[in-house]
Amino acid sequence: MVSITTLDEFIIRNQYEFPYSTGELSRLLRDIGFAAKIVHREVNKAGLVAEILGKTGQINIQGEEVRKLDSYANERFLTALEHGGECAGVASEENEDFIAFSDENSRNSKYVIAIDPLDGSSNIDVNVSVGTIFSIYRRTSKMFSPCLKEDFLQPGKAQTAAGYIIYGSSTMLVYTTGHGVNGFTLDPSIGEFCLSHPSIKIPSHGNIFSVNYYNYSKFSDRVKAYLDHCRDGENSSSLSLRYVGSMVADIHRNLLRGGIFLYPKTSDSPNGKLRLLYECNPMAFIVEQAGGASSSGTERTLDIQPTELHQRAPIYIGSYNMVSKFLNFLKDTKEPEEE
Ligand code: AHM
Ligand code: MG
Repeated sequence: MVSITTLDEFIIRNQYEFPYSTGELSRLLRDIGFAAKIVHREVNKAGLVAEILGKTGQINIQGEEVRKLDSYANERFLTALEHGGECAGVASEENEDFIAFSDENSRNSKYVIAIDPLDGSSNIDVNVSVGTIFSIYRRTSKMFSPCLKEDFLQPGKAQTAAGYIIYGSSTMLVYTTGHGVNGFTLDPSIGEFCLSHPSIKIPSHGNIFSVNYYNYSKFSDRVKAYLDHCRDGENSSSLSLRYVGSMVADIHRNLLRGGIFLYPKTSDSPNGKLRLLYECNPMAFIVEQAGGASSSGTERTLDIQPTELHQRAPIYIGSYNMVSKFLNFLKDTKEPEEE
């Protein structure tokens, strides 16, 4: 009989990675896995149950229309994290301010979470993959009291753990605690995430570049030069453009196959679109742990000191050699990237 390792078993077995572990992080990861199964259930019946498709009519802090499933996923994760009592608070893409949980267990927790509960949700109504992205930090404020904003405003290199769930042709949870990256596929027949992709390594070079080409005219000359090189330069015939428009799906594919994902600044969005705390940083931690690289074009993503919860940052992330080549393009062309 084939032996199966479930997410819960794996987490417990690897608790030794943390010498003074109290099991709190393990339980927190299990709470996230539990909420992910509930969101998976709803995402999977989105085509059948008309009331869960479409928009709520509200606009979130990002100025974007909130979809019903955005709101549902946000509630599910917040509820699971609050009831689990293993984290002191959450900063979510869907909430203007962070939420400090008030019950005693939560206040006593040493962790806080930044989360995008349903990333790429504009794709949901047309049955395209979406995801959840999360980042876990040790709080810097003192325990036994409500967490503070400063707990969330730590550079990505301070992350304790990060992960994503992709609701795709199958549902997968991929995470790192700083000791490599492991992927688990949900087996719906037993309701468990099972280890399917141990020790994921991103190929150092791939043949995929992922960018919203529609924005080309708004990119800096240096980014345009790189994209022109991808399209017409030496070896361009071996490259393919693949862009889903769901960051989780685009990065998951590139993580397994090799490639680079770019979301540059544009003339009308000087910091790009993607959010540092709950999109760029967790993905950068995972990709670096898999052997890849991530940069804002001027510094390593994980070194950026955040100043706001919903701060945006340009991101160039993926296979190590492809990101290095891109960064060389930024250096080599004449016009400075930061002007
Ligand atoms: P969201 O968090 O509102 O869903 O937006 C984030 C998404 C990412 O998943 C994706 O990479 C990007 O937006 C796509 O943006 P664009 O449509 O500008 O290419
Ligand atoms: Mg998002």
